[in-house]
Order: sequence, then structure tokens, then C-alpha cells
Amino acid sequence: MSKPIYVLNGPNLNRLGRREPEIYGHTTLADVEKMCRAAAGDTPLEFRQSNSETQLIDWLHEASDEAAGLVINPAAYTFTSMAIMDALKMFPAPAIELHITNIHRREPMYHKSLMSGVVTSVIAGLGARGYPTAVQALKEMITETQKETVPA
Ligand code: DHK
Repeated sequence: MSKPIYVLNGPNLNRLGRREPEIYGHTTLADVEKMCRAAAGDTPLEFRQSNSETQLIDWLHEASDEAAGLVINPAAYTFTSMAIMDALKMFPAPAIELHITNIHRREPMYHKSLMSGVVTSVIAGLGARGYPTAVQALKEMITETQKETVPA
């Protein structure tokens, strides 16, 4: 069985759909999970959310050993957690930092991500549809990497 794609979500995203819908929309995290599983198709997918920094770091360590690719929405930890940044630095496969909102169009406190410098790509401002877009892109990147590693 091929290695899974991990989709990790940070604090307060468990309230998606009810949390400031004028900013984050009405799509729930359960809806987002369904969209990611549809985009993953036959690629296994681990979809998780935690409000705990420690839990997110432990999952990043696990993903470093188990995952073919990673989508992470660190939410507010994006701007505060060097510990999550350090864990992301150790992730050996393609990793996409994802934000539902365009953080660069928001208040200045949302402009400086600690994560963007240690990931493959950043997606921000596509709303909930950013998630399946990231999963689809990861699938393509993983397939390309596999093609490169298969001796001609
Ligand atoms: C989600 C949050 O919870 C905020 O703290 C971030 C991010 C933005 C998002 O757009 O998905 O700043």
C-alpha cells in the first residue's frame, strides 16, 4: 500500500463553519475532510485536527516516518510556534502550508509566517477549496518523485 498523505489542522479549526463564517466561510471541517478524501482518491489519507501544539508536533514526527506528503494548516501557531517550524524542517517529503484566508490581506499580525520558509509551497486565500487543491498537487508531486526514483 502506498504511503498516506497527512492533512493536519491546528487550533480552532474544529469550529470551522461556525467560527467567524464571514472570514472562514460556512464549510465545516468534516466537509473539508470529505473534499480531501475525494481529491486523494486511492491514495490513503490521514486527516487530523488538534488545538494542542504538542499533539501537532507529535503528529509531524509520525508523518516524517510514515507520510508521502503533508498539508498543514497550523492556524494561529503559524505566527507563534518555532517548535512546529522545527518539526516541519525535519519533514522529508513535499509539504504544503495552507491557509483558508489570504493571511497577507489581513491584519499585520497575520503577515509573518514562521512556516513558509521551511515548506515546499504555500496556499492561502482559496477558502476551503484550498485543501483538495493541495491534496491534488501533492498527489502529482509524489507521482513525479516516484517516477524520478524508478531506475530507467
Ligand atoms: C486560520 C487561523 O486560525 C488563523 O489563526 C490564521 C488561518 C489563518 C486560515 O486562514 O486558515 O491566521
